[in-house]
Amino acid sequence: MVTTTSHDSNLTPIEQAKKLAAFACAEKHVHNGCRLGVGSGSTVKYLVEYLKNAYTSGKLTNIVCIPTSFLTKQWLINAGLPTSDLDSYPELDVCIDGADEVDAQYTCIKGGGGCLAQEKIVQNASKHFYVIADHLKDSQKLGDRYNFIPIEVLPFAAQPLLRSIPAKFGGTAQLRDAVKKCGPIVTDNGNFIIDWSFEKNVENRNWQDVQIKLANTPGIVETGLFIGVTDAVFFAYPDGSVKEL
Ligand code: ABF
Repeated sequence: MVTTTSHDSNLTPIEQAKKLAAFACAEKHVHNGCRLGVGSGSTVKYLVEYLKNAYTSGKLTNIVCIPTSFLTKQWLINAGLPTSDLDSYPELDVCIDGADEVDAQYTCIKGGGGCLAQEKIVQNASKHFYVIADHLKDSQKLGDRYNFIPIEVLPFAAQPLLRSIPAKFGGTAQLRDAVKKCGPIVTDNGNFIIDWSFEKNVENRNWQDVQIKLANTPGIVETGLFIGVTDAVFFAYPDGSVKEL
């Protein structure tokens, strides 16, 4: 399905594309009474804008939003949207989130923003999961456009994992530093992020097999690999078109 909506001239082409993807997805999949998981990242910021407009205008009623990060929670509260948590709403109808890269099988790399563990938990609690992204995330194969897979790890295990992940899976691994180089970033859960730069030219790599082995590795909390869970992807382009896959 391709939709085109009016151009938002005060946005860059990429921001326009992110907004288009978010609006197209929400228009189609967020309805009255929806228990909605809300992802993290700059594309999701436009989802919050859509929800705010629809909720304050009365077009959307009786919804509740479950954030996937502290930052998203603030966005939702500042937008005046009904916000809660998985303790109160352990089963959700829809989760909408961004991604860093999506391949032809809808396998996603997520976690560029460091919220991958909460994102996967909220996705897993939802009946349906939709990804919203600009066209730069649209790849045939993981690694075509994105360089690494974020892995959330317990701080206690970080140094051994920095060695064992490349040794076992190839590539290189590095601890994600805080912007001001004041040490590693700490996630909302108090953990570290290891960015695993995987080897690109591995023929027929079985990502499900990689995911299982990583998940079974002591000290690894969660990976940014989302495999077999995406119901549809909304890619938007600077020309104003949106492709739903
Ligand atoms: C979150 O936002 C992360 O899982 C993903 O890495 C990131 C995408 O950010 P953006 O929408 O800003 O490109 O969904």
